[in-house]
Amino acid sequence: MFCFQCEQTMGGTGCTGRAGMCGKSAPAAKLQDELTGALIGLARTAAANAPTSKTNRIILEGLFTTITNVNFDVATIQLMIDKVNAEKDTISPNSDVNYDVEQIWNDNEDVRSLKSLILFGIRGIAAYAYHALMLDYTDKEVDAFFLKALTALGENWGMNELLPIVMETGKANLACMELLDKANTETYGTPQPTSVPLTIEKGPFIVISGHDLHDLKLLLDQTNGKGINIYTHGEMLPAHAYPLLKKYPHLKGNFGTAWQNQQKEFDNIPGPILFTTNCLMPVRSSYADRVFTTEVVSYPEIVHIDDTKDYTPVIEKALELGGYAEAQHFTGINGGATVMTGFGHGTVLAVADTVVDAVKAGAIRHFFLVGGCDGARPGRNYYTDFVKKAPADTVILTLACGKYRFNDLDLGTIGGLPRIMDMGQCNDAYSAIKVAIALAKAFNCSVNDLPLSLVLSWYEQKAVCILLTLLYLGIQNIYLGPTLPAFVSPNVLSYLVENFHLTPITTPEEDLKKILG
Ligand code: FS2
Ligand code: SF4
Repeated sequence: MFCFQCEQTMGGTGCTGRAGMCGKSAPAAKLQDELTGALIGLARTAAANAPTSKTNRIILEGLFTTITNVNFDVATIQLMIDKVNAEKDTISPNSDVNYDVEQIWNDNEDVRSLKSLILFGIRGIAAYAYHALMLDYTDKEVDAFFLKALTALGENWGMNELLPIVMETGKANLACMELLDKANTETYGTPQPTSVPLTIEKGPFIVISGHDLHDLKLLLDQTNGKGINIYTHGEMLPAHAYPLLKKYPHLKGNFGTAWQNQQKEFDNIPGPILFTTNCLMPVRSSYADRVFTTEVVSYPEIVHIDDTKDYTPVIEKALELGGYAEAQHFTGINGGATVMTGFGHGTVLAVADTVVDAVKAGAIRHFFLVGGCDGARPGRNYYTDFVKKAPADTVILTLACGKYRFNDLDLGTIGGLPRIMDMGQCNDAYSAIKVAIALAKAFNCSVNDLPLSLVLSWYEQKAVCILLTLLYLGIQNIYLGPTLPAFVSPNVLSYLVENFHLTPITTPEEDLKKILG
């Protein structure tokens, strides 16, 4: 096998051998490559015809399936390949246009690097487009871009042809995050600042993980009045802030911290866990009987909830396990009993005048966006230390699952606003972008001239498409860690450093000094 799409890749170069660091087996990795080759074939076929909504959905599912920590199951990956090939045959029978993805892995390192940025980027976008689709929101331009990008991956192109498509990947993701923001807020309302308990009350409960709010809504409806409490996990935490979700009294709080701690946190948990998306880790026997998957998430021998969305098996498991006998007062990593979320663009821009005044009066010296994925590498303490060491006249905006390292800290307030503001899931990077653009307008300067620095952590492919969006917007001086992607070749890296001043993180002290002068 060969796979180097995520931050924990073996030796910082690529997973090979019998399984990847994430637990994905060599046969699963090989089938994911075959699936990608089939998707290129489908895109080539569909581009020449008018693609239908069915074709578009299959492309989203296929790409989403290959994201890190989503699908570990050869049987369901094979079914996905069959689905892609069947769709291609319906459009154009007997067309032999599938592509061998190994050609990309074996290409010269710069072409491989650019094609990886495109491929991993569209995998991330596909996840966001999929969540929007679940709420019946689609975007023709985004759908068209998947075909364009997949087709480009199969072309014998060089740097000059591929580089513009890399930037276009960032543009397509911006449109897609905007679409998902619209889908989420029009369906569930504008997120409001909300304090979320980390205590698990006594009695039956279900933990729901991943990014899909639609699944949460359906689960809340199906458990209504059944004496079962619902707790979010990981990237589902920001759901508490949406008015139409928070109105359910049995949506009680949040269980656990970021994804990489799940094997420890789920050990013997007396309730089931439903995974709607990544990040699923190899399931340990102490809780394997209580893990459920849905959508494109799949793991061998784990019960899957299909598109009928009948959660009865999860509900029955919750009642059978019965929950804790007494309330469990869990805390965050730093000992906090609650965490805050809900500072999306709607909330922050509503107090834009206060923010602008605080900057003008010198009460706020600088904004940091400390956001992105979490992961298991030791170097990720950087982000906790960075937040702890940021001076008291600075504000920390955050998003995605990396925030669990510091979101239970009480860092006080500035001008009535908490110093740490959680903007939401990784896709809510859209909120951060909207706020940055609005502040730039208020100060009559460019985003790069704002007292704002982006200190980002990456792990999987959604972080790749978000980074490409920031580059597409011309945002400079991004600090990126904990390590740089293995798929960025030295030439591509120098291009990014020269044109965007992309900077690898060093130490919190040094980077803070550099930023604040
Ligand atoms: Fe964290 Fe994992 Fe959101 Fe990523 S829960 S690293 O999926 O996409 O962020
Ligand atoms: Fe390795 Fe990451 Fe690929 Fe898993 S997703 S096989 S850890 S590079």
